Amino acid sequence: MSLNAPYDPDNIFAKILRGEMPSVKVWEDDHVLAFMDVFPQSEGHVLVISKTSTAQTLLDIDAAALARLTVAVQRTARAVEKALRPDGFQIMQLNGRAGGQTVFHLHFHVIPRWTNRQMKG
Ligand code: DGP
Repeated sequence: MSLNAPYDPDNIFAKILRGEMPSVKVWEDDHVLAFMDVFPQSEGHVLVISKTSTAQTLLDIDAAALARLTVAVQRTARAVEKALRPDGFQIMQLNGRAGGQTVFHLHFHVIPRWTNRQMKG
């Protein structure tokens, strides 16, 4: 998928947002959904997506929606930190197939990490 390809409304996260695919929701509001990654790189790996923006990548989203999304990423990281007490965490965000992106609805990964646990990702 090139960076400039049109948004595919049948991508998996769009289906999750429409309720056509199940997901384990962490929290949501009118603009943002946080849910568990089905292929977690560590315990507590959460994905955060916009409900209102159909941006595929970081290049496509408008500033207001990006601001809401990044605030939600911080909120999710705080919740993960409180619940699981990791030693650190990673925020990952991939763009385009060549950038490692596999689901073409913009998303941020929140991945807790522990000093003495093997890294999966
Ligand atoms: P990325 O490589 O950045 O596009 O990450 C996509 C992530 O989405 C990857 O970590 C696996 C996750 N994923 C793929 N399909 C599903 C699904 O059906 N449900 C959930 N919850 N996560 C999914």
